[in-house]
Amino acid sequence: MTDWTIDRAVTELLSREADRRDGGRITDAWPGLDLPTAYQVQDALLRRKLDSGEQLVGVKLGLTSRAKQQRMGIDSPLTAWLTDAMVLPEGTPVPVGELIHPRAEPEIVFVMGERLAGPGVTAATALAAVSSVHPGFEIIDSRYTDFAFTLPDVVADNASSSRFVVGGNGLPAQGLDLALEACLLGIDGEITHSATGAAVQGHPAEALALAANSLGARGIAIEPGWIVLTGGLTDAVFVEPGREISAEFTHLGTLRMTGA
Ligand code: OOG
Ligand code: MG
Repeated sequence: MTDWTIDRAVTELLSREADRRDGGRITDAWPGLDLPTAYQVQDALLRRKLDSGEQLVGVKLGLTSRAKQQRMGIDSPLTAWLTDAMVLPEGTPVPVGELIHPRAEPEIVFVMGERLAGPGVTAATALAAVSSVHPGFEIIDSRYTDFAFTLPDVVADNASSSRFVVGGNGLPAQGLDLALEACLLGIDGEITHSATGAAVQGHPAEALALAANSLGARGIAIEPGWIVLTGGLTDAVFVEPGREISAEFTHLGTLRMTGA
């Protein structure tokens, strides 16, 4: 028996976010929290955000690269929701004081041109539905102490989502080899991490297909205009006041972001 419910978990996670505090894993208190229930928590958390006036703008993948899986100790990819309140316009400082312990990770971002509904979506069909490809940063800010969580914990916490930047004007997917698109991550001008798009499931379009198929299994489609973050290419780095983090991509361009 447990006195934990989906609603209680949502309230706990949202109050940690509002109060800028981390805390213990939900699964410590609610060991019965399995993956399907964790996605129900995630969906209920989204509904609360929408009820308070936020708009759904897309979906993110998490734990799609080995670098991220190894760091977090979880080897299965997941999806989570993006709302307009998470959008950080390019060039805007990261409001570190409004966050708990933000980390930044470089990502390849798709803006969708066509609807994509699994099952049966392949990387080729997925890529054909993309309207533009952008360089991006995700700022993750787990509501768990030290980013320590199990898969159901992190799914319930909307995959640590906090803010994201979608850079540039975007390029058409056709003509880009996204498996070979390289990214150099720098801190205060020094390169600390590097990867190519192949780090993400072999190709970012494979990650997009994975999102379409796993959402499809829950009866949800990826809609035209949605933003899709395909997952951190490298490990994430802490954002600190005054620290400049850069992501230099081969063709997508360079993004810079500073902690405020
Ligand atoms: C979970 C979110 C993972 C990614 O891109 O892999 C993620 C976390 O690392 O806290 O956003
Ligand atoms: Mg991410």
